[in-house]
Amino acid sequence: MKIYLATGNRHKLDELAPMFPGHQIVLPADEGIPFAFEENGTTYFENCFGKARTLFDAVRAPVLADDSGLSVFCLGGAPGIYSARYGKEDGCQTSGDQIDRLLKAMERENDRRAAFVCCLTMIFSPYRFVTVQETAEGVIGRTKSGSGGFGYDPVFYPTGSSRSFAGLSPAEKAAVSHRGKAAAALRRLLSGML
Ligand code: ITT
Repeated sequence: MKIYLATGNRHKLDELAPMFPGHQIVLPADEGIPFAFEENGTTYFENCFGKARTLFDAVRAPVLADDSGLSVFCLGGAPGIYSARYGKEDGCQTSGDQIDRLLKAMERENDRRAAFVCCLTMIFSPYRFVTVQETAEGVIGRTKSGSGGFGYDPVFYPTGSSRSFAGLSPAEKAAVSHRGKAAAALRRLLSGML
């Protein structure tokens, strides 16, 4: 099945495409389809559903959306749904800048617990959709390590691992990540629906 992925973030395509073998996942941008959604929701689900619905209305074909982020316990769940925008008002331009800002904000904190969250919504037709949301628990390290992945991966150490998400291979990350777990749940639902 051809599935349009409601995102402008190519890293999400790189991670999600192998998680749905047998399906063709495409970015609207790669087919010249304009897609933009202003994330004004207060939850992962609201933003995820908004992205999916907006693209579905444009393509009228199966659509998948991913809204995700990193929630840090000692920061009251921040940056959370604002992970992509974290620190932009203070001049952070790259994910490296955002990580530096996060490490600074947590400088004196010993409670380093955090969770990545991933909401996935798939819309099949105007009145048929499914949503799942999953987490990956871990801690925020004090320095960056690893060169894989994207975003906050270099400072996120999944529970029990001495390697950060950025130090894992794509398959290793997929096996334990918020996105990998959400995709597995969605695959189980799809197998009973398609
Ligand atoms: P779209 O809205 O276009 O999908 P986005 O990157 O803005 O792209 P989100 O609003 O869902 O997407 O924000 C997700 C942010 O959370 C992402 O930009 C990263 O900073 C962070 N994030 C999510 N999943 C991650 C992962 O697996 N590894 C590292 N950082 C991740």
